[in-house]
Amino acid sequence: MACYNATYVERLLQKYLDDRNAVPENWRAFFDREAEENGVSAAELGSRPPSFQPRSIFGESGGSAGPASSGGGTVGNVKLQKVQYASDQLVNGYRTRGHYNAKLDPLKIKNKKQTNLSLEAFGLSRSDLDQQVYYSSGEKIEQIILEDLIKRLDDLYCKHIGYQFTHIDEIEVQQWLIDRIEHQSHIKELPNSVQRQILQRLTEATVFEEFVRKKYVGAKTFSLFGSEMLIAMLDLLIDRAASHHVREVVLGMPHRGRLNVLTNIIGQPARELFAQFNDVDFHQFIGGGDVKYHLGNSVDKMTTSGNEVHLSLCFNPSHLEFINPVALGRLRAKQDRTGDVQRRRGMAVLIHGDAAFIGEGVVQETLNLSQLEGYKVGGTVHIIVNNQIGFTTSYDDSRSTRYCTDIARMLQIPVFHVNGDDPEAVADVVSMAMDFRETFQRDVIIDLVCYRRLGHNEADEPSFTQPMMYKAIDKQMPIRDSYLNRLVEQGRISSEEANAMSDEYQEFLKKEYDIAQEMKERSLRRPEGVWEEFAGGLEPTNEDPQHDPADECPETRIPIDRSAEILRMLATVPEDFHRNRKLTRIADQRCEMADGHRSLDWAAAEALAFATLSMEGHRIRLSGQDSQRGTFNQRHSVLHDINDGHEHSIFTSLSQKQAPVEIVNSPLSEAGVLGFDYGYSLDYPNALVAWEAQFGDFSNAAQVIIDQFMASAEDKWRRLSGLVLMLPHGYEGQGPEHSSARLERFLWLAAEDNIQVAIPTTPAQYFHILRRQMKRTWKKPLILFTPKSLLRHPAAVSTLEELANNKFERIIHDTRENPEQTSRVIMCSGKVYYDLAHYRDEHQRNDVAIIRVEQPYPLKNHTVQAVLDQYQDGVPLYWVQEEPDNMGVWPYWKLRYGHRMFERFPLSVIARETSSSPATGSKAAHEYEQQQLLERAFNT
Ligand SMILES: Cc1ncc(C[n+]2csc(CCOP(=O)(O)OP(=O)(O)O)c2C)c(N)n1
Ligand SMILES: [Mg+2]
Repeated sequence: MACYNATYVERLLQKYLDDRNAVPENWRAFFDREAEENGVSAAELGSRPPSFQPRSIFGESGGSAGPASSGGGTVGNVKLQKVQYASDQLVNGYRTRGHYNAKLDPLKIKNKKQTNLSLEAFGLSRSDLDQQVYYSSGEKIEQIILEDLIKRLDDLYCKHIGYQFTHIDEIEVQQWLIDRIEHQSHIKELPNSVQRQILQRLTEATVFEEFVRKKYVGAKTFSLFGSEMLIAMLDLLIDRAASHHVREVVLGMPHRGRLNVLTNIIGQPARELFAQFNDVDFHQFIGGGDVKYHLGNSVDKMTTSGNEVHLSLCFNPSHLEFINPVALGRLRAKQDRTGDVQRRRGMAVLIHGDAAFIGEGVVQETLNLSQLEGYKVGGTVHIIVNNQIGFTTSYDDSRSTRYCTDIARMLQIPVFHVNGDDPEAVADVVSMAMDFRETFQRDVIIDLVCYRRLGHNEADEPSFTQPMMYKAIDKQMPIRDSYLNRLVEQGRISSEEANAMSDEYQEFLKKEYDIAQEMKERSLRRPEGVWEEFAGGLEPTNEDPQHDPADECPETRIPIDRSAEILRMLATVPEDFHRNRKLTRIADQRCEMADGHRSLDWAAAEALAFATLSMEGHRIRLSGQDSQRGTFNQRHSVLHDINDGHEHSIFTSLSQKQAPVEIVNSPLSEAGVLGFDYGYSLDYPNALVAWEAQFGDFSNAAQVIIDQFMASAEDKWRRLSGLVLMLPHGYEGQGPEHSSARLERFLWLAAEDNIQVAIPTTPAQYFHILRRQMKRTWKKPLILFTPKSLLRHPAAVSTLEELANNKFERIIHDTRENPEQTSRVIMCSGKVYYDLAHYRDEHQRNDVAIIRVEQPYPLKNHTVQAVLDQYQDGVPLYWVQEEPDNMGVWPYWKLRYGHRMFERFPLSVIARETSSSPATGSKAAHEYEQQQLLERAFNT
């Protein structure tokens, strides 16, 4: 038992005292014996001072050493107890700090600070080495000579694997790991078949890199030279996953080694890659497409276990680490689509660079998703391809931590550091990591310590900045060679066999290369099957000038009695549910809406859109900060029982066949969560997937996801997403940061019908656009500017008739005035409409027309022309907006229409003055500005 640290034993004892049967049998027997030998009852065992002393548990077997503090026992016993105690500390030292001394760096150049695990450090001396001590690892207790124990610990903890796990608080998890490390590792020799498999994969990885480098001199490939073990490792990992009945693996990875992974793991035909190098049919990529080391692909792969696994390597932008949440969202969607509620069928593998993993904040955001009910995927395997450098920067300059993995210690998961030049140590780590994930459904981290043989890219000269490192790298034998030597020495393979392996693969690549030379065009990568299944084909652009899919307006109406019935259902809670009184009032109001005695507000319209879509088979997933209640206290989709706090979703029990409605309170993260939901939307096109910002401003914390994925994924990778972004927007005197969702930014991103930008001004419009998003086959992200004060504005209401008879209108024209007498036409978007309409009523300005642009993009000219048709040529047209004139819709509008619209109307703007910040912080200043705006709009 000796080698457990005192805290651990104390905890076990505590458990034993609470319930004898709660501890493993051998420990139970041990404590029983202790109590008996000390002549105390089991309960008294725990009360002895000062804590659970080593002397009591570490006394000689069968002996009856009394408590050290009471001075009992013989002199010999006391010495033994001391040795035992020290040995216990020593074991603990190895477990907690052994990784400091592990030989992790293949280059052996940087002498990182080591930890003192000498005998003296634990109060031992050489004369103690022949003492027998108790050593306990997990379930097993044994007696062992101290010297042998130290040798064993050295072998386990200080060789080529560094284990970090003592930050994990849960004793069971630690115990599992100790058991696994101290009993199951390094004991078994790898079967020859696995050794050959590793050598085969190392050969392929190496020959591939050499081949590409030779054929495409100077091309940027971000080679894997120095980290070839990644390929062999992924292969082992996928095999292990398959044996755990994983059927779906989603991989996210950066540039480094991607071409190698695509070819040797994903199995993309090498000829396709070579055709990309040849860049034969560049015409189809003018203004579009992406570099080859960003592309993804997917494949069904047969593993050695005989189980088939579907592998998807995600498309990836340059922006390091931002693929992480996207990959997880994709996997989560796949799990949800297949009803994998246990989250065991699918697995995510995220590959990282060492500099990026510790440096980029989105890593932390993603790690924080790992155990959350609304985001978890059953455990992600993280592999850090730790080449000990980031571009030209040494790691001493890129982190304040010892390890690049230290950020991951925020989770209750182990970190395995492994010398990437020892394939068998890597294999050992892979199986342990995979088994850990399978057992605990948590993330796991593998830090593959390796090096980068070439520069950051192939044209880069690394010795400018890392001369010493690169001297060492030049002398380093490639891993394929060193492993081959090892296997030959052990008589596990002959050089001839190994040469044949290499020749065969070389020959294969050569053939592929020759075929690529003949190829007239490279095949356009098709999006994965899911889109064909759900979205009716991939071609997003319009081929037929008569039919513009952007104009497609599907049926979104719901009959009045149906809406009324659903409103009543939404207002009903189970009989035994105790609802907050104020929420009962909201429910009563919904019933009044159903009866036609009250107008429909935003929250009710949204709830109706969600409910009807769900009843029509569309899953709903809305995630965002405080989304269940709603930032503005408007949604109340999940209610909390006032007596016991249990939850009730208002969307349950709508119908037997309804699809799930998940409204998720997200963690306080934008990039991570939006990335996740974007990924989810890719793989669940039949679901309405929405992400909501707390206030629209905060979406810029997720700008990379918006720019690199939402806006451009279709152009770069032909990936389609129907994700909805809900961004509360509007000038209400709440200051610079709670006013603008930066409409202008989205309009600058808009081109080629890539996104939709809409600002509905009525609950009915909101209802129809949400339903339209699901009901048409045209899949584009929808950027929805949502209201704040309009949520309760008495004029911003709708009727059930509007849900039953209307559709979403891109422009709402003015039906009130007489076009002949119109002296000016105002065009506007969003909430300012209500201020303008109110002013017009108040001042009886029937000479002014107000047109609402509800969807600034895409908006075809014929739609705009149609509403302006009725006005006489030359009538002045004003774009009126709350935003400063360098923001909002105006910069886009001006670019599009200049100073005259359709050669008929002079066009100018009425807006706040150009400003570097979106809004004033003074409520009074805001009101003054708003009044000025209105007066200018009406020329008063
Ligand atoms: C968000 C982001 N910032 C900066 C870069 C530019 N950049 C490309 S690779 C690289 C170094 C990455 O180092 P590491 O993560 O260790 O990966 P390695 O290239 O060493 O495999 C940098 C800074 C980037 N691609 N993405
Ligand atoms: Mg690196």
